[in-house]
Formats: sequence, structure tokens, C-alpha cells
Amino acid sequence: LALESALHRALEREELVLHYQPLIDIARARIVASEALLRWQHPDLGLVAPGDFISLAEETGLIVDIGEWVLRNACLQHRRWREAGHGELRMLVNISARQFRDDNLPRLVAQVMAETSMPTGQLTLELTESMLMEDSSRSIDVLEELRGQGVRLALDDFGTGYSSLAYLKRFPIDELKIDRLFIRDIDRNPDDAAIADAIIKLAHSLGLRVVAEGVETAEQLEILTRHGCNFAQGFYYSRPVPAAQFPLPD
Ligand code: G
Ligand code: G
Ligand code: MN
Ligand code: NA
Repeated sequence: LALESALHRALEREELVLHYQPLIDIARARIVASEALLRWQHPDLGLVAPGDFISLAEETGLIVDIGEWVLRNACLQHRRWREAGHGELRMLVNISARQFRDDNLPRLVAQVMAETSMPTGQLTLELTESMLMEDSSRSIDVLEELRGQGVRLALDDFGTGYSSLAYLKRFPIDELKIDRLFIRDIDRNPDDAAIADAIIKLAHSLGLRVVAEGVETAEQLEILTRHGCNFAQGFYYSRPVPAAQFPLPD
């Protein structure tokens, strides 16, 4: 309960911060995007990871306001980078289940994009399989509405949920992010390598681009390169860092 009221005040006290982690285009060996990742700079607890407060924010409904803050601030940061000459970078923002259920989401996204002059195709929203499965016909409508607004869509944590391949085709998405669970042992475990390879082939056959998450070593990257994975994200390149430390491309 103490944490809940503290989280309530976190927004107004400006204790929330975004860190950014680069995504690398593997073929071009170039940073092409950043994922905004939320942190809570608590006065006593220090930097609190989202794993420790996102679910609380979901349960209490605070996630709706927090999610709006995240979206707006990520888009504002993107505008700063555009103004500094990095207009080609894309921005990826995580959307929670509760936000996705909120019928106001497409309107909010349109409003924030207008406020920040976000160019078409530069903002990607990350969603998970389970949130799309909840009410799949509504999900398709929402996804199409968002896409119509010039937003790109990524399926996050792919492989950890239902992973029903049938609906990959039904949902209008652009990108698939392979969960880091499948990347971790890719250079040691032939089953994981086979799974990653199959996901990449399937995604490509459906016209989706693929991001490998949690890439930590050159060996993992080498295998992903051979399998034709499009993008890599992970500690091998950079941890999530404050905007001022983001490794902007030349
Ligand atoms: O950054 P870290 O590895 O601690 O993130 C842990 C989890 O929190 C990840 O699943 C990530 O998707 C989620 N997360 C990080 N930032 C946000 C955010 O801004 N909104 C939502 N809904 N989830 C986030
Ligand atoms: O669920 P989502 O994919 O949004 O989670 C992103 C989280 O994964 C971030 O909080 C980030 O801290 C974490 N992460 C990013 N790269 C790596 C990595 O290479 N290794 C590990 N273990 N975690 C990572
Ligand atoms: Mn994510
Ligand atoms: Na993920």
C-alpha cells in the first residue's frame, strides 16, 4: 500500500524516467531505433525496475496515466533527436494490457503524435500476444486504426505466450521481437537455434521483420546473422541508458 501511494505521487513528483536501448540493423551494422524503457527513480529505494512496479500500476489503473507519460516523453525525446539531425531513428514504446483495453488509446496516440510532430512510420508500439488474444476481433480493429494513423506495430516477447502461428497472419503487425529466452542459449542449444531459425523464416514468409532481444555475445549475433535476423537488441551493444548516453549513429 505504501508503494501504491508512492507510485501515485511518482508522476507529479517527476520521479519517472525513461532509459533507451538501441536496436541495430544487423545487415548495415547500424543503430536504427531505440526502445523506451521506464524506470522509477524512488527517493529512498533508488532506481526501481519496471518489473517491480508495472504490475502494481496495472492493478491500480495507474498504468493509464503512466503509459500516457511514457508515450509523450518518448515522442518528445524522438523530436529532440530529430532536431539534432537523427531523423532516421525509430522509437519503440511498450504498451500494457490495460492501456490496450482502453478505447481512448488510438485517440491518445494520434494526439501525442500531432503534439510532437511524429513522422509517419517512426513510432512503433510494442504489444504482447496475450493482450491481442483477449478479444481478438476488437484487437484487429484497434491495430488497424493505429496503423492507419501511421504507427507501426511490434509483437513483443514472442514465443513466451500462446505463440499460435495462425493469428500471426490475422493480426496486422509489422515486426516480431523474439524473446530473449530463446536467444540466451542459441549458441549452445541446437533446439533454441532451430526455434529461432523457424521463427525468423516464418516471420519473413509473412512479411514481418524480426528483432532478436537479449543479444549479449558475438556468438549469438553471428548465428542470428546467418539466420537472416533483421535487428538485434541487447547488452552486447548497450544496456538501456539515459537519453544523454544513447549511442546515436554517426
Ligand atoms: O527494462 P526492464 O528489463 O527492466 O523491463 C522489464 C519489463 O518492463 C519488460 O517486460 C518491459 O517490456 C516492461 N516495460 C518497460 N518499460 C515499460 C513501459 O514504459 N510500459 C510498459 N507497459 N512496460 C514497460
Ligand atoms: O519485455 P521487454 O522486451 O520490453 O523487456 C525489455 C527488457 O529486457 C529491458 O528492461 C532490458 O533491461 C532487458 N534487456 C535488454 N537487453 C538485455 C540483454 O541483453 N540481456 C538481458 N538479460 N536483459 C536485457
Ligand atoms: Mn519491449
Ligand atoms: Na520483449
